[in-house]
Amino acid sequence: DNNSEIDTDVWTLTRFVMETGRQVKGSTGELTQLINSLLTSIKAISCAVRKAGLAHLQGIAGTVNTTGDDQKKLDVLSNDLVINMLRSSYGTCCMVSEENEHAIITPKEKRGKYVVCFDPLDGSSNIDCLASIGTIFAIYKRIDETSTEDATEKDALQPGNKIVAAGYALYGSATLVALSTGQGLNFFMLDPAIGEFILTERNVKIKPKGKIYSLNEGYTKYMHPSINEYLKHKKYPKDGSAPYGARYVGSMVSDVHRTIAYGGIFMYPANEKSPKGKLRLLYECNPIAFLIEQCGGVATTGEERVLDVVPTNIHQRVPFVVGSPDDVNEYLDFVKKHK
Ligand code: AMP
Ligand code: P6P
Repeated sequence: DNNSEIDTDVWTLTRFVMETGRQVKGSTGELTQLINSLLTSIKAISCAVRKAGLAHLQGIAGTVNTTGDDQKKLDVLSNDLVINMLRSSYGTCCMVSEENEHAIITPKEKRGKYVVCFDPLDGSSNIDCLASIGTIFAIYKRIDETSTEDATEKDALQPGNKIVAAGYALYGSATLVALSTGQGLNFFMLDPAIGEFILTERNVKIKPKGKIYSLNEGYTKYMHPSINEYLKHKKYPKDGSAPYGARYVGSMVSDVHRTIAYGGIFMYPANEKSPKGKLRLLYECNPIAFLIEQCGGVATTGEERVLDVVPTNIHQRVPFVVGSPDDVNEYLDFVKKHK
């Protein structure tokens, strides 16, 4: 079977991307270079994240880094890494980052045809307690590929159904990259010894139904009745089935990766305090929704498919419910009951 084939010939992510690129007639290698440049920033972020704890310790010891300036905040450092590696790939025309209020327009001499929306370090509020954090990205073609002008913010306001490639890095007990270029979802693990991501799971598929629900239950007082009724059904099932388990890290990449790996449902619904929820459409919800669909899952705002939402603002939020199809559809049944 093809698994044994892969075992005899270990694939790095760099090689995998070159291989898949070569299979597309007429591709110039621009997307391949862009993805591989992005990977360099992810390796550097992984190294910085793992050193951060030590830097923290060094902080206690009163030492600062060689240049004497304050240790750069990890999320600023991550943002600078992603922007610089993407820009120097000559593959971007415009970038949207969680850290930047406005779209970053690539100067003419470095311009390529891709738009990249990313959260350089999602969940960074968790770094001080050493919880897992991640990097999330989505890649689109600019709207008018033939344009010789600067891109504009409008090039980033495309629905997620236009995504060409998307992925996340999870800086957990190991560093993993989940990547899809539209032909299925693949997992790669970083081998720090050689600084390469190695293909560990090809064409990942999520379970049709899981046994775990994941949301911040601290806000249920402010959530729609459909959520509370759904949760009640998970905790006190009337059909004699076993109640679900609860898991919530509070770092989306971690919660989403567990949902893909074990099955189940992850929710960040709207609530009275945040009427559109908290998660951002362009660089949190769309990339994750794309990956969830690539592995056979469902990703909804509760009203519509996440990937069909037409953005109007680069930092807009949407309610977000993703996971195993049977679980998300069961939740949608509760939404319909309350229509
Ligand atoms: P490019 O000429 O590199 O910009 O690629 C043109 C198109 O071919 C991209 O927009 C993708 O749809 C596809 N493609 C290129 N490289 C890859 C790759 N490494 N993996 C999957 N699809 C690719
Ligand atoms: P809450 C992290 O700050 C983040 O943006 C996501 O990674 C995570 O899912 C969410 O916020 C957690 O938010 O309101 O539950 O603390």
